[in-house]
Amino acid sequence: MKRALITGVTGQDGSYLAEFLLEKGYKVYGLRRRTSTPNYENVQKIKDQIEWLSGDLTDMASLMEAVRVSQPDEVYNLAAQSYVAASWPQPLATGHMTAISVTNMLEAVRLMKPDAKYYQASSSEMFGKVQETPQRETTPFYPRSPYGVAKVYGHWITVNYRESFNMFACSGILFNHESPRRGLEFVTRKVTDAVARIKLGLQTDLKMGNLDALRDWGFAGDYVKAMWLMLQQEEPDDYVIATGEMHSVRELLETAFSYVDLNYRDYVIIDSQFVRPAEVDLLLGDCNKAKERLGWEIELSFKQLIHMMVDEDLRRVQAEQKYNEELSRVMV
Ligand code: NDP
Ligand code: GDR
Repeated sequence: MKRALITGVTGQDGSYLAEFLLEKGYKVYGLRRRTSTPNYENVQKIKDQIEWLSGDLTDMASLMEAVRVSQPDEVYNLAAQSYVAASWPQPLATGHMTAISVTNMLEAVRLMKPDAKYYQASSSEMFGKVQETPQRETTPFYPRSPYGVAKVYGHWITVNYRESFNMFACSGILFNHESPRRGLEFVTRKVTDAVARIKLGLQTDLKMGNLDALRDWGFAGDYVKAMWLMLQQEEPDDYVIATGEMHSVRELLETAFSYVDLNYRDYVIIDSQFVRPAEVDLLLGDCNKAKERLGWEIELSFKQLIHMMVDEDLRRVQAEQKYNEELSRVMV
């Protein structure tokens, strides 16, 4: 039985990856940090199948202990401060969690289980200001946020450990990927949640930032397969993972609202608090290397993805509404 250690297992990607590996027969160890209110929403279905280890990215001793206990064949380092907008008000915390912590994790692996295969969650945010379109593995980086800068560090330290210590370390440069498990502050989920609430009469408007930004949005469930495929190759390498299709935030609004017969123009208000100090105008990935070498393909299109997210938010919001109504009846 293969053993995998996942950091960030309670997040969007970690939960899909854990499900995928469990289905493949892996023993899955999940690192969870101490929080005052633990959140297992994404891993509800598989919570009892995960071997839980306590640790924090910023505490190298806890990472060493996690690697020592789990003795993993594969390590997936997905944990990070992952919200770009939060990286301006919290640049140092982002630097600790998203940059330096990668060295913590690599050191823990190097010292405790150097033959483990290692996956680093790198990001298309590293490309930042447009240098080349579409963006591929060789496109120069020009990050535009403290988050993007931190991810560039994480990417290069991974490459450096591969070259310095001959570790099997891969960096996946993943473009935006979404799902019903996406955090509510990210733009796709913010929109699909609002569509559900507006449709059900629980919300009247939606405050948004830059509607002109262009993103290459895919489905998280497809993307975690690419992470696994990278670690099944003979040689470690870095890969861009993307759909190769780009849409604006405005198109996202149009797709989500029109699905429930609403016009986004009747509800959307531009609010400067959601406009970033520096924007990444355009992200479009060229994932031919992953297609050719990993045999990786996407299964869900942009439209299917957004419709699925709206459906899921409608179901969830409706269930919450029903629960609240029943509760208020009981309380009377
Ligand atoms: P999420 O924000 O959904 O999940 C982040 C995870 O990291 C959570 O499990 C969180 O735990 C954990 N975490 C945060 N800080 C710490 C810490 N100090 N110690 C231990 N765990 C911590 O992110 P995603 O699943 O969307 O993304 C996964 C990774 O991929 C991230 O590194 C992200 O930056 C990167 N990425 C994501 C892309 C995307 O489009 N989704 C694209 C490219 C890269 P908790 O539940 O306690 O908060
Ligand atoms: P991003 O994702 O910054 O690309 O990072 P996000 O969904 O937050 O923003 C995408 C684009 O939408 C624009 N936008 C808004 N964004 C948010 N969140 N809220 C709004 O109201 C809003 N209005 C417009 C943004 O300006 C931006 O251009 C995600 C994260 O998952 C990172 O961790 C990951 O590395 C990258 O994707 C690839």
